[in-house]
Parts: sequence; C-alpha cells; structure tokens
Amino acid sequence: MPIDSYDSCWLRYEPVDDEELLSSYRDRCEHVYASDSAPELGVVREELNRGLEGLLGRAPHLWNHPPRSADGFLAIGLPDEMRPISETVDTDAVRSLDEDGYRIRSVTWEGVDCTVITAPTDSGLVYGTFHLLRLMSTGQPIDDLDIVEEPANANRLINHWDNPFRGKVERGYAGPSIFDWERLPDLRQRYFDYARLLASVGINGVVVNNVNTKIPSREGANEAVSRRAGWQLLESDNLEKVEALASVFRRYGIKTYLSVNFASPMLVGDLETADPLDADVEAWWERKVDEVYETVPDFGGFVVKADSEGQTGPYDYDRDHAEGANVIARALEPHGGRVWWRAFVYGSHEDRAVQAYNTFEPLDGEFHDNVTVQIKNGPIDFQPREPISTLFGAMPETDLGCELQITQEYTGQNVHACYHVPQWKEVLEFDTYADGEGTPVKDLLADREGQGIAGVGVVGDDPNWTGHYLAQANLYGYGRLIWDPDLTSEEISEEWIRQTFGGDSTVVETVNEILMNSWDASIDYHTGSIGLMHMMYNGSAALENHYDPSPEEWPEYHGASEDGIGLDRTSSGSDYTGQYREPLASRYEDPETCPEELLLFFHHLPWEHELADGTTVVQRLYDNFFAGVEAVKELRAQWHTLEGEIDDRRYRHVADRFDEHVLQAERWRDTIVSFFYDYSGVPDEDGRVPLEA
Ligand code: GCW
Repeated sequence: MPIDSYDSCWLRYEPVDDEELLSSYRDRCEHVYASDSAPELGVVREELNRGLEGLLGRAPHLWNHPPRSADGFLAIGLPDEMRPISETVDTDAVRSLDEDGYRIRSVTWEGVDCTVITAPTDSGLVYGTFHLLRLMSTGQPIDDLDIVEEPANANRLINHWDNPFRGKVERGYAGPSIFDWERLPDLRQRYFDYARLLASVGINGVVVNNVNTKIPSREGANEAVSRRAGWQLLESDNLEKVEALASVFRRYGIKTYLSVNFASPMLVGDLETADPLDADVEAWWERKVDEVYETVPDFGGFVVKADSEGQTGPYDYDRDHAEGANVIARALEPHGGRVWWRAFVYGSHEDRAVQAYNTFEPLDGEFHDNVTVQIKNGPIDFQPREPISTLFGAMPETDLGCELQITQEYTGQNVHACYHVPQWKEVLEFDTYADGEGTPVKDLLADREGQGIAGVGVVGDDPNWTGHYLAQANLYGYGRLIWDPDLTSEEISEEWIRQTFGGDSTVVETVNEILMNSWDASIDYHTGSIGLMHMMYNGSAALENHYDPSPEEWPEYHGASEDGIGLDRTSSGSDYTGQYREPLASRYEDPETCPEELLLFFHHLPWEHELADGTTVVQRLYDNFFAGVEAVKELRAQWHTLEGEIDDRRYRHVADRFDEHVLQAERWRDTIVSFFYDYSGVPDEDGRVPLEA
C-alpha cells in the first residue's frame, strides 16, 4: 500500500499560515545541527525533514556542525555531544532526567539564537523532537522555550488484540490487522508510520498480538490448535518476523512484546505439561526465552492471559497465579524482560466484580520483581463507566499496570463518536486512599520502573487507521495522558484538533465541544448513568458483537426484577464494597452516600426509590436515556456546522456516522426503557414510556 493512501492523522504538518510565526519558526529551525550517533537520530532527522518541510514550506538544512552563517538554528543531541548544548544547559541536570525525559530550551550561543533539544538518551531526543514539532503544528511561539519533560509512567504500552496470520483484530473496528505476518519479515511503510504515530505521543512499548493466543471455540478450548494462531509466534521460524517488526519500533524507542500462551511448553514445545513447578517446564521457558533474545536483543517481554475466558493457566495444575507468572519471569529476568500478567480472571464467583481481588490480593509480594500485574480499570470489562478496580492500592508489594481500552468495544465501535480521555482521567484521578487521603491511581502507578499503563489498541488497516476519524483522538489522547496525567482532557483534545483539523477557532471549539460531550452522552444512552452496565448484545457469533442493546441477556449484571433494579454488592450482598479502603467502603455501602453515577452498581433499589432530588430511580433512568439521545442529536448538529470548514472526505465520513449514531442511540434508549417499563410497570412522568406502538 503506497505511503499516501492512508491518513497521516495528527502528523499532517500543514503549512504555517501565520506570517509572524512562520518567520520566527524559519529563523530558529530552518538550520538544524543534529547529531547522528544513533539509529534513533536517523528518525529525528527524518521527522524534522518531513515536519519542517511541511510546516515551513521548504526543507531544512541539516548540518553536522554548528551552521556558522545562520541567524538561528536548532541543535539536537545528547548533553555532551555538541557545544551549543553543553555550553548552554545544565548537563548534569539533563543526565539525571528519567531515561525518556528531555529538555528543550531557547538559548543564545555565540550570539546566535539557538533552540536546544537534549536528553539523557536517544529516545528522549525522539520525544523532544516530536514535542517541538507539536508546538509548531499547534501555532505556539518557540522563541522563549524552557521545557523539562519526564513521563509519569515508565511503561506506556499498546496491547494489540490482533490475531496473527488470520489478520482479524479482536474488538478491532478499523479493518484487518496492519501486521502482515504472512509477508513478514518483509516490511511495510505502514509499520514505520505507525511507529511514528506512537512515538509522537510517547508510547514506548507495543504488544503485537492478541492476548487470546489460542482462539477458544464457544464449545470449549483447545479446538483451534490446527489453525495457525498467536501462540505460534514463539515458534523458532516466526522469531525473525518478530525481529523485523522490532527493528522498526526500536528506531522510535519502542520495545516489542508478545502475548504468549501459558501452555506454550506443550503447544510450542513438546512437553506433556505446563505445570509451572515442573523442572522441565522451567528449563523449557529458559531455553525459549534465550532463543527469543538471540533474535530480538531488546525484546520487552510477555503478556499472559491465563485462567481467563478459555485460556489455560496455572489453575490447570492447582498452582496460583504467582507460581504461574514466576516461572516465565525467571526466564526473562537475565535478559531484563518483564511479564505483564493479566488480572482479568472471573467466572467462578457469582459476582464477577469480586473475583480479581480475591484471586490476586492474597498474592501481594509473591510475584517476581519483573512481573507486573495488569489490571483493567474497572471490575467488569471496559464499560462506559465503572468504579475503580479494588486491586489498585491493595497490592503495595507488587508492580501494577492499569489496562485501559482505546478501541471502542462498548462505546459505539467505529460508528459512535466517543472521546475516552475523560473516562481515563476519572480513573487516574480516583483517590484509592491506599496511603490515606490523596492517593490517586495515577500516583500509585507513577515512578516505578516496573509499572505503567497498557491500552488496548484501536488501529487497523483502514485508511483512517481507527475506523472513525474522531477515534484518532483516543489513540492520541491515550499517549499524551499516560505521559502526563496532569494534562486536562480539553488540553489534549485541543492539541489533537489543531494538528488534525488546523487552528481555525470555530473548528477547534466545535470539535472540542463534540469530543468533550461525547462520553457523557455515551454513558446516558448505553447505561442510564446511575451505575448500570453490560446490557449489550452477545448473541452466538464467534465474537460477540457488543454493539446492540440486549438487556434480557444479563440479569446478573442489572438485577432488574419486579421490585427493583441494580445489584446488591454491599455487605448484605456480594460484599464487593468491603474490598475498598475506608472511607470508600462506607461511602459505597450506604445508598444515601453512594455517588449517584454508581448507585445501581452497588445497590438493588425499588424502582420508585427517591434519589437526593426527589426523582425516582426509574424516572432518572428514563430521563437519562432520553437525554443521551438528545445529546447525540446535538453533537451531530454541531458537526453539521463544520461543512465546508473541514475537507469534505473527513466531514462526510463523520457526518454519515453521526446519522447511524443517532439511530443506534435511539435503539439503545427504546430497547432499555421498554425493558425497564416491562419490569416496573411505572410509566414515564412525561409520557414518553411506554413508547408509542
Ligand atoms: O473485553 C473482553 C472482550 C474480549 C477480550 C477480553 C479480555 C481479548 O470482549 O474480546 O479478549 O475482554 O480482555 O481478555
């Protein structure tokens, strides 16, 4: 696929139309003195060439010494590599920055205006370069910069749920996988452009294949062995394919990881068991991992989904999850690799929400140092809004990772506009009280080598990468937010809009409003916004659709009955509230103090239970579902005001989807309010329910 047949997303580098800014940018960046001492520096030069030519309208002069004749220049290199840097910045301070950190400073060197980008490592130089280009792409002045940046999270990963060899992406809504495993190790230009997109928002790790390394059939596991599947990426003849991808990502400071099957010793090896305490199994993992690192020297490690949704695990051998993870971790340790062990384990407890804590909290401190327990933000499964997983703050002796979903499995897939950043912001700002008041999730995760955040990927081979143009904001926003969780959702969306649609203030304001209102609307028409969730269609297809409404399939999630709705997760029910620290546990335990947006997640209440403002539960649900649809209609109307302001291809693409979005929101509303009416028999005070026949 030729380079220009897919979208360049936020790396458009449109010509700067502000004359004053343009001349300042040219003065300072038309001449570039960039070191070329490392592969990453090749990336820096390429991106500067591409970016500056686009922005300034002519290619920069790249020097490998200070350009004597220039009025100003850009100097990029490690602190001691060049005099314009070592003589103008505190090199000790730069060297003590986090390894992915960087410093950008406007200085005068020997009477010449100089913009310095320096960092302790080459990947820091890559991030610094993208930062400067972002400032220029968003029309910001660069003549008085004094920037020090360090990522809050050491590990900033993308988890692809791409099924190798079969090209499908589980919960992917943007076409087939971009990774062509049949043709690898041959490379596609698209791999390089994907790495650019990820590096431009600070991503430093990519897991290239689905955690469902063995596609369990609905009739039970092990049936898929015959067809090539993800677990086979560990087979010797596939490792050069992995290295080929790794060779692209490493240029951008991105480590490559694989999802592996816990039974690999049996599937890939020919052992009879995968028992983690079996000496042959231990030896097998050691040999296999050594082999991987011979081929991919900077391999990141493995992600493992075990004892979960049909994937095998240590329970098959009556071992616990620490024993399961540690046999793999011991093999990776000598190479500096890490196991990302998923805590998405449920199915043996009536209330799915309680199981992960009961399984993992008792194992705190049992995991090897190079194991990170990867926890979904909420106890269920990436619903539009969930309470925080109780594991955050409950395992101080264990490295934790937070798993977020970038792809919109439950928020409208590739049809609905839904900006996830406010949801993630709510997760990261949530106070767990782990060390008393003021212990937000973001602080629990930050600044620990083995911790970080993993986002379930969204890209596919569609020309627009994400199936919906506005969904690009989620990939962009994910990277920006996990680099700096103190950024606001608005700051991030404005950055993205300016780089993607230009700086016209009407366009920026309108698209920003649409994005910022989209998540609340999604919660309203998918759930009614007072704690219900998981009312989507499952059906019998190999991969459930999770797009349409189907409340009747999930009584154990909404608890609808003649007398009321919601689930009792208090001490009189599943006691999930008891897993939270005080004062959260008491706050959730009491319907009077439980936040309304989570009320029915923790409580089963009569339909006519009065909320704080006197409205009944059922009436609030009716109101919120109807409000959700009206909100989507408003988003569409706002988008329509942009006709002619945005190129027709993207305008039309989004406008068409808004039409389907409104219809689907109405479908959710009508299906679920009728379902509630059938149970409660309580009509809507405004006569909207029961619905006219
Ligand atoms: O969200 C659910 C999805 C599955 C997914 C699973 C998981 C990869 O419906 O498609 O499997 O969670 O997180 O493992």
